[in-house]
Amino acid sequence: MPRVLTAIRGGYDATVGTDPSTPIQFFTLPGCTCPYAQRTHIALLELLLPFDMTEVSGTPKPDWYLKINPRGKVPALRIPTENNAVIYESAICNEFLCDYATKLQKHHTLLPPDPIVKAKIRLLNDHCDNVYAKTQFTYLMNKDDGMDEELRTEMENALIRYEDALVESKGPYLMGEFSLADLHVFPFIQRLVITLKHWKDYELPNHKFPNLLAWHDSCLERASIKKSSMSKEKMIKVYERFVTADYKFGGLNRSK
Ligand SMILES: N[C@@H](CCC(=O)N[C@@H](CS)C(=O)NCC(=O)O)C(=O)O
Repeated sequence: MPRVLTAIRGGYDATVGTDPSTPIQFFTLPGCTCPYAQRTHIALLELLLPFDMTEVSGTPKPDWYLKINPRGKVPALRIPTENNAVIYESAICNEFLCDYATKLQKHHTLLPPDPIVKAKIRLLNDHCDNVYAKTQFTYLMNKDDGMDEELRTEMENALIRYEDALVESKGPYLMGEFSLADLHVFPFIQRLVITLKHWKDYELPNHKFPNLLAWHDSCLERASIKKSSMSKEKMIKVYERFVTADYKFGGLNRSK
């Protein structure tokens, strides 16, 4: 069980914990609210790497945290056994963790060595960040009922990529075995299922997405997903604030 070092506003002094035996330090938002940090949380748990979790709060982020991630975002990692190297951006953190686990001779399937499989994972992850996620938040935040159908269709068109990948892999996961492709997109699909049901009374249609729905259920069974997830009630509470305020989600919501 990782220790949560602090949830206090302002966090702790980032110069502590330089002992080389200190576990990996994982910086996240309080309460498992960030989908990007959730990706890295899942990767740490799947790879069975010992880590401590530091919850960073406040906007803008405190100075000690900006020394760790100058972009002021979570997730970030600090690796005491590697001269306190600091890594940020979820996709880069997760690839690093896979390489680090391999270096420690831990067997894992998150990033298989085959170059084609690796490229396929990276393409799916690029699709999530540059195509799909925006469509979901734009639909969720849309207040013009006349636009809902068009925005929903745009989102479903983006999701077909995952349905097709699951047909190709024959499941249960996007590459067959659970990989970086699954943990990259899962936090967003989890938010889709809960928030769109709540605010738009929308459910992924089974006739279009049978494999994606089965995949979602398989993911929910994993211990790493359970440990890194907010409850449905908490997610609705967190998003209530954003939906009401028409928050931009770091550019993810393109609603006018
Ligand atoms: N591209 C980044 C996005 C990370 C991100 O946007 N994290 C949000 C929380 S969900 C954040 O830290 N926002 C803090 C802020 O903008 O002040 C990644 O993949 O790690």
